[in-house]
Amino acid sequence: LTAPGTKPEALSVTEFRDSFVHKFAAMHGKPLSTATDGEKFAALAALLREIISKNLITTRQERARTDPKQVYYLSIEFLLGRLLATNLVNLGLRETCAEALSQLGIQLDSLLPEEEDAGLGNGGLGRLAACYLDSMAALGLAGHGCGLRYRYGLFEQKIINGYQHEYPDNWLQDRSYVWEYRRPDEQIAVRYGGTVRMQTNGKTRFLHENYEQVMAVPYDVPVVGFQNKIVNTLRLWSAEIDISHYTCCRQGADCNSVIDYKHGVEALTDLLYPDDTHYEGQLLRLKQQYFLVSASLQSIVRSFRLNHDALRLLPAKAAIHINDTHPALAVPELMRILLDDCGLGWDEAWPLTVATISYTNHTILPEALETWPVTMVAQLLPRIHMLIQEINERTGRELWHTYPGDWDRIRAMSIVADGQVHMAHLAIAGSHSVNGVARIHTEILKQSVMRNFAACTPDKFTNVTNGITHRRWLLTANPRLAALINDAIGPDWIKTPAKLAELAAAASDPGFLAALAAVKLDNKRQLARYIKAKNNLTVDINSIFDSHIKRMHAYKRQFLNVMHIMDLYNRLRADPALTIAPRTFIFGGKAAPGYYKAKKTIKLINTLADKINNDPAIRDQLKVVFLENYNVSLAELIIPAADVSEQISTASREASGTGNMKFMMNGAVTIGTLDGANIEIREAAGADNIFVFGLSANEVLDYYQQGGYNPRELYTSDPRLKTITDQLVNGFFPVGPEEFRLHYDDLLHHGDEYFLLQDFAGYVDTQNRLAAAYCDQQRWQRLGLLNIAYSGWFSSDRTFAEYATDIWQLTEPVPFWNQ
Ligand code: DL6
Repeated sequence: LTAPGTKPEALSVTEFRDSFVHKFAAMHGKPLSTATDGEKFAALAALLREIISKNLITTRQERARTDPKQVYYLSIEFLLGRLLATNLVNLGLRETCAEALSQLGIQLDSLLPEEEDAGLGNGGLGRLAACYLDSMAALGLAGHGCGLRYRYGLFEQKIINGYQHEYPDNWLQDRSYVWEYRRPDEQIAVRYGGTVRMQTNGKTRFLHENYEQVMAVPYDVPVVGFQNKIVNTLRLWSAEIDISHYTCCRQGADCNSVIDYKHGVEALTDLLYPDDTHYEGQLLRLKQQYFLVSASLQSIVRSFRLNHDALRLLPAKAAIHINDTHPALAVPELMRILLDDCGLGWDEAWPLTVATISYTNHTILPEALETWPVTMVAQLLPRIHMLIQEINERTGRELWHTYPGDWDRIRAMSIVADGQVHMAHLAIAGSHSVNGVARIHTEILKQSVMRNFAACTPDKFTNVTNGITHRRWLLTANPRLAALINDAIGPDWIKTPAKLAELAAAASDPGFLAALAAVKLDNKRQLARYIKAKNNLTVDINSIFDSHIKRMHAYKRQFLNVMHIMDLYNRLRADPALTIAPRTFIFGGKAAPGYYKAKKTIKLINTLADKINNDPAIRDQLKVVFLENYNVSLAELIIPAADVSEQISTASREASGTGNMKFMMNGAVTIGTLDGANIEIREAAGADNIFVFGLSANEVLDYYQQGGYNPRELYTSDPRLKTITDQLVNGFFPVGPEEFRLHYDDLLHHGDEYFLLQDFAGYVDTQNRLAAAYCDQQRWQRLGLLNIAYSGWFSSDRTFAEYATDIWQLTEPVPFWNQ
């Protein structure tokens, strides 16, 4: 799996095998024959690290010589998943490694699960960040991730009696991460609390005093470019104590406060998204955000100043991108560094800050638009608080010039209002570019959530539709399909994913369509084995594998899917002679620990699964599976095996989605609403090749404006809806009438905020059309093929070329995704 023009590592099978044997002996000091898979994995990873290290050093040397503009992608989440397989593919060593190991009687595939998923993320935003790292390295851009090294990932989900239970995700297992390099020599001091004193002898200076200092120690995870010898880094900051606090303790100072300090520091990078339902949790989140931003920016400016004297060159040499608002404190922090540490004046520092920073918004959901209490910011970050107030005042003054007397508008655009700091407003003010992540999302931003800003500075706003790395999601995750594509059109698509379009010519080739079906069936067999092992459930690999995998959220409408399954079940029960295309409904996803309804939806799915899977009258026509602990590795197993991709969010709510692109690239057919990137998927694949239903975004937004609709009318007029809704509380499920009362009430008594009843009929009709299409296997395979063929545009290589040229204005030539 190499492509023309690439430079895979030149290592023969024999060399690889011998190096592995040496490495194993040196690491473990025991015969290979007695090794566990974990020990073999450790040796293999260490061997790859050696190769990667060489490339990392040469990449850095080359960059020091050529001094290209560097991109820094700041994100509170990076959902990396496992790295062994992608590193092998990106080094061009997968086949060599597999063969070398097999000569030693070892299956490469049996070692892959030994690696823990690096689950340093929650969902789409974090996985997107990981895809972008991959593309930046593949395109040869000097681009780095900046994040936090959480000791525990999101959480490990276990399903017990149908309910989600959360356990710590101890991904590091109290060891170090096999891929990382700890770099204590590059640590940075981050300061919290204290007071700010103004000093005015000659020039005004602000002195931060009596602060508490925490050391940010970087751990660099190498990001391997696709067969191009380039290695970028993801820099993850870990909080450590400042040892001088211990000296105080020895000198007889208050040891209890030192112990508190130590615990506080350890907590700082313990957990991703600590529970923010109470004050301490909120404070910890804010502390984390500042930790990420301050450590990253100080380090960026330090390395810039090593090579450049003139600060005015900063925007020409560094692009700092903030992934949603979690790193929005980058704006005042860069100002602090430029003013206080570098001695610039405000009028010099502000244009440099704006020209350096850019911002991506990932959601319009009001609850996700971050704000922080001003008092909290002032107490924790006194200097940053002063700078935010100053930015607020200056931007307010400018707005006053543009809109004299229009107080309502100016107030709505304030960074500080009602005792809160509005992070999106801060991010917009301090960035030269603001983008949404799919065309419709950007339009909604411009027309509603951010309309005042878009009217004021229209040129700042732009769209960059998300993408996914085809190297992980096709080449690595679905090697059988990748090999089939290579046979059909050659390997050029690996470097140039737009060339997948050449596959469309095979749409009328029955031989190729049969081969495609065989690949899918193999992948389904593999997933079926997993389901059997995990859930002790046998599923029919000839049934439609219908997958709904994503975070559990009301707007993503897993509940609508459940309602369709209940309706199918009711139909089958009502008519024993009815035969349908057999289906296996596969769900996976985590609910935020404090999100009661989402957790209840998990229970609902599992209760429905128990009922259906144990009902002999259904004659194996339906199966429902909830796979616990959904993560990147599980997605890599499910997506290649899926026939149907459920993308059924309430229109206007899903900013883009990226799972939709992964399914498309693996030949699953989408059933979805016209939301997020589904719209662009339909354009790319062709309207006949996806199944669309439901209200449009404008219709939904109009309803919201009017204060909603009356779901009761539908409940009474459509008997299917009445039956299903009543079944939630009438004993149909053997769990008592209160278990799903919230779902019932939300539909009937709380206005059905996500329009499930409204979209139900269209969804069921469309599911029926889809099932009919599946029964014509030639037609179905053609649909799958055309989806694969037109998925190249959704490669994150295309996305990144857009960021590189339109937003970061990189002057180095960026290879275009479709050249
Ligand atoms: O842009 C990546 C991803 C989108 O594909 C999803 O549609 C969107 O829901 C997700 N947004 C978030 C928001 N988190 N916060 N804040 O994860 O971003």
